[in-house]
Amino acid sequence: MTEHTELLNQLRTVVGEANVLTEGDLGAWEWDWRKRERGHALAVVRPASTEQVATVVRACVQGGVSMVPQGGNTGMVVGSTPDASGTQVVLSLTRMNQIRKMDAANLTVTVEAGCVLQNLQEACEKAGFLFPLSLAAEGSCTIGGNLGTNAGGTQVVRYGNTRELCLGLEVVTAQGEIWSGLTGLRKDNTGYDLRHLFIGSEGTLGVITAATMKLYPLPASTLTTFAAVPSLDAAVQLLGLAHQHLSSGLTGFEVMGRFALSLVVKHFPQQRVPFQEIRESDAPYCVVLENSDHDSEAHARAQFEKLLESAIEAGCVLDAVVAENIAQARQLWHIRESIPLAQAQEGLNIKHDISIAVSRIPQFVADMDAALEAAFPGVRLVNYGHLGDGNLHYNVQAPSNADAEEFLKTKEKPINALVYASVDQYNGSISAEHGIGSLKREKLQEHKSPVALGLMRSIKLALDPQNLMNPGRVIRL
Ligand code: FAD
Ligand code: 2HG
Ligand code: ZN
Repeated sequence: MTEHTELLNQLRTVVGEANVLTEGDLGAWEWDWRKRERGHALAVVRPASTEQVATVVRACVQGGVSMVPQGGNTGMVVGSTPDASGTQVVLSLTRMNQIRKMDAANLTVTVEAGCVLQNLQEACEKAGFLFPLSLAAEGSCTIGGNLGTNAGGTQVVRYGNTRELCLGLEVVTAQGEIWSGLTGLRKDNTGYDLRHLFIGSEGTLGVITAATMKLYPLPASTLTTFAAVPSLDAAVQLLGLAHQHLSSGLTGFEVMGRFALSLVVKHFPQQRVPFQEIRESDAPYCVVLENSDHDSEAHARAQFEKLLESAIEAGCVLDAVVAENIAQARQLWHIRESIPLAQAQEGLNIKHDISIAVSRIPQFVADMDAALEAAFPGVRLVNYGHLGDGNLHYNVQAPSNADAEEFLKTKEKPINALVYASVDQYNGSISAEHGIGSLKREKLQEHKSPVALGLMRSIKLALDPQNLMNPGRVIRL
């Protein structure tokens, strides 16, 4: 009998023996996606209903055992895996994967937290609607995890982050009570808007069990272009023209440095990356740009042509390919979405998901590239991201002849210090997308004001006074 035997037996009665995992290889729940750390869970518990989640939480609270909510475990900041103590319960939501209700007139869908994003997108499309949240991890990340991290992705320029897509939540509190806020209302000023506390809280305040999300009409046509641009300044100029020409039709604007693209060429040679023949010095960046049109394909193409004409005239596009059909559009997007996977294949790396005013990004990158190359000769900069939102993945790969693990051990701190100091100077954010988790918790202390940190601590302690919900993540108490 271990000190937790009684709790584990209790949990088995709640969710069934098969859904309390304690033995065998628990790596899928214990390793983070980036393979930065492996934790050790007391158990992985897989409830199938909100009531079961609530009962599990109450049992854990009674036993003084802390919990780590987990969805698809695709998070980037070591926030969804247990610590090394072997005393935490991983609360996996993946069995709660039902779409509860599609309300066509209200343009909403109510869905359980463990539903895989791609399944939700496909179900909405089948019903004739667009659920616009889109990211490369959509085949395995869950809507609960998207809400937990306030995920961004590639459609933010038009539809906003996950927060903007959410109208209501159902949450199991840190005490095991159920708060049902699935009203689907677009206007409601009855006091504090609780949903916004839980969105982006990374499992530290409670467990999201379901959500009511916004739907949009499906566009009549979606066109994608892949363009080679002569500089990052030119990419920003192209973004301005795209806003002007396409207005709300602009649904995606991503930038990719040529080194980032070369990793896709290297690790996924079956993909055909355009413009390999153009010298990097002539076109150091490429852009993926998407236009969604509610009129017709002909209208979308005509708009695109005008945009590209003025862009070429202004000298901000060197060359461009426009996808002829949906399959080609998917291929072009696939190139962009393969960069994180290609980077992972290249080896352990340092990630930065920073945001800065779009207008200042070229200067930031020029300054930072020079500073890093001077301080860490041979360092490889994997620079890409959601330029339309001012959100850059300013990632750093070890020099090609270096031991990546050793590089991370010795250089991650000084590199982060340089990058984040510059982000501060530019009034930017050290995390625009992936959140804080464990990896950036100490950095948050340095980059957020004492007043903001104090308010965050007060919220955490008010909602989770025993500090049992994903303790040690986001905020240091
Ligand atoms: P998990 O990784 O399981 O959890 C993430 C956090 O949310 C943890 O802190 C966890 O405790 C908490 N959490 C999970 N479920 C719940 C719940 N039900 N209630 C409360 N808290 C919960 N992110 C972006 O923002 N934009 C991108 O473009 C993007 N692209 C990616 C591409 C790749 C290839 C990969 C691997 C990741 C990418 N990510 C991106 C990061 C990641 O996919 C997102 O953060 C995603 O939202 C996490 O969802 P998940 O279900 O995997 O959550
Ligand atoms: C993306 O935009 C994701 O592809 C992942 O946010 C970014 O791997 C990264 O650094
Ligand atoms: Zn991203």
